[in-house]
Order: sequence, then structure tokens, then C-alpha cells
Amino acid sequence: MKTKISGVELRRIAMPLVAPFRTSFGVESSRDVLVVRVVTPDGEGWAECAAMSEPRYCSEYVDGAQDVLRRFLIPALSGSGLDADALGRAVEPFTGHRMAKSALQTAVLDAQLRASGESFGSFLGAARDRVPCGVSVGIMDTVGELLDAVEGYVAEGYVRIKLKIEPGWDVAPVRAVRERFGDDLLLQVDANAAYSLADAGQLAKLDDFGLLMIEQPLANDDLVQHARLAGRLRTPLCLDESIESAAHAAAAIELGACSVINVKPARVGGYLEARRVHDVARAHGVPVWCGGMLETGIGRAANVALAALPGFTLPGDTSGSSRYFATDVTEPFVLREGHLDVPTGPGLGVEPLPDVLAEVTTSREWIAL
Ligand code: OSB
Ligand code: MG
Repeated sequence: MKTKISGVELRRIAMPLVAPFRTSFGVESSRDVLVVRVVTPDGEGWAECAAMSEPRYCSEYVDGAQDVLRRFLIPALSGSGLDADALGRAVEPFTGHRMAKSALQTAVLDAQLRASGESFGSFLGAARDRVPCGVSVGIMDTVGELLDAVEGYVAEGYVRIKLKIEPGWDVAPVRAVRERFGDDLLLQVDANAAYSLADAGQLAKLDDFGLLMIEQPLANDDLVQHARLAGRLRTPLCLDESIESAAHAAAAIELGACSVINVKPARVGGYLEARRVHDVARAHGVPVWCGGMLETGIGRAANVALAALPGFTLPGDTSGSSRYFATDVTEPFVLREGHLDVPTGPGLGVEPLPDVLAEVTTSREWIAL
């Protein structure tokens, strides 16, 4: 007997960041997060949508995600009941909108796992009970400010630092961080598609600094150019934006366009596809790590569970709550010895705190099924 879904609540919450986060595609000072709650006759499931306010990181944006959920994805749920796999198939006819699909599927999966008493980690195949954590450090006005920020994160115990770069902010900040913190610091950079193949000479200068990887230097759809660039760099190449599915991952690996993959469940349409990306990469000996989209504790819980899979052999952007928000909507995720514990309770293993949630809520919409 299939458990029926009664309806889905779409809620928006305003989450100011503790400091503006600048990348080559823009500055984020506050997250406008779409929170999805799937309701059944005897339970519920939660998720957050990673789509940002504007379509800069990718084509999705939060108002668009809410629209496609309301019009197409949630109505498609009515036949599938409480079954994340069936939901995946039900929304397949609708192209794209992976972040919206991911949020809905994750909320369904949370409800499903809460009902069966299994944790996300156990369901996904976690091999560890805690995961090592890195932090992504935005572009700053001065190298001095950057060094102060990195110093704070290192003092908190983050085991890996990722610097955002763009043309004009690459070799100098990397050199300064290396000189100040030494060769043992695990260091990598992320360009968010800000370069072109004509910049290969400039990017090759980063080879001197022993970086773990350079993430997404070129445009999202430039797999062949990434493969060419990989041949001109000693620094391993990692893809983020380019990988929207396990099929993309297989193609990128086959082409030699990357030797590392940043897995963001939202970017690939959910945790089931994220696990398939992990499986494809692992079969090819390609290490993966769990990326982030400045999630609240709701999204973080599931990301930390995913990051505990055996192929996630590099520290991810799964930072503690305090790196993002003064007050998280769940019990805060707190770093211990550079690690976060994988939640063990049913489903996500965390729940939004009702008082906090009420305080940050800006709108609510109920879609009955
Ligand atoms: O490219 O990895 C990225 C945040 C928003 C959008 C894209 C990216 C990022 C980050 C921060 O690097 C990751 C995090 O701490 O959540
Ligand atoms: Mg990235």
C-alpha cells in the first residue's frame, strides 16, 4: 500500500550571511531559501532548494524553482506516492530544473526514511560516522583581509581551504596564503567558470603552489576545452558547474576533462543521482568531494551524510553552521577537530527549530495533492 502525500508546503526564509560571500559570479549577503515540506497523513519530510536569488551560478533561481515546483513537479507527485525513486521517474519528462527536483525528492526521501526509521547516511551507504570539513573563502578587497579570514578558519580547525579566484585575483592571493600558512595546508581554488582557454598560461602559474586542484576554471559547457587545459596544467582539474548528471560525469572522465569531481546533489537533481555520480567516479578511480550551496542545517544534514560515502576521499565544502549564519534553522552543525558528525536519527536526522523557522519565514504556500 503506497503512502499518499497530502500536500507540499513551499516556504521562503530570509537567512542573512555572517559576511558577504563574493565569487566571480556575484556577491551574496543573504540567502533567500526555499524550504520544502512534504506532508503525509502520518508524517512529514523536509528539504531546502539550493537555487540562489539570481540565475548566475546556473540557470535556476529561487522564484523560478518555486514556480516549476508549484506548476509541474509537485502535481507529478500525485501518482508516485511516498517513493523517491518513483518521484525521480515521474519528474523526468520535465527537462532541467534539477535544483527544484532535488529539493522535492529530498523532502520525499526524508519523509520516507523517517517513516521507516532509517537515516540518510545509512540509506545512502555512509562508510564513516564523521567527515572532514573544508571551507570556501570568497574573494576579498585585499590580500590582508583574506589572510585574516583564512587564519580564523584554520584556527577553527578547517582541514582544507578553498579560495575563490577570478582574473586579477589568483596568483597573488594563492601565493600569500601559501607563504603565510606553509606547504602543509591543504589548499585549492575555485574559479566558477571565470577563465577561458586563452588564460592557460596564467592558470599554469598556479602549478607552483602545490594546490589540490583547480575547480571549474572554464565555462560550464566547455568539456573539450577543459580536457585541453588539463593537458597544460600540473594542478589536477575538478569540475563543478559542468557536471549535471552521472552521464556528464562519465563523459568528463572519458574525455580527460577532470580528475576530481565536486558533487553537489542539488546540481545533479538529487541525492540518488549524486550517489550515481559517486559510483561512476569511484569505478574510474576519480576522487569526489561534497560541494555546498551555502545551505542551512536542513541541506547540510543530507550533504554530510553523502560526504560519508567511501568515494568521498577529499574534504568537502561542508562547513559548520557558524561559517554561514548567526542562527541556523536547525540545531547548529559544530566542527569538532575539523569534522562534522553524520546525523544518525531517522531521515535527515535534524529538524527545523519551529521558533527560529517562524521568525525567518517570509512567505508560505500550500499545494494540496
Ligand atoms: O562554486 O562551489 C561553488 C557557493 C555557492 C555557489 C557555488 C559555490 C559555492 C561555494 C560555497 O563555494 C560552498 C559552501 O560553503 O556551501
Ligand atoms: Mg564551485
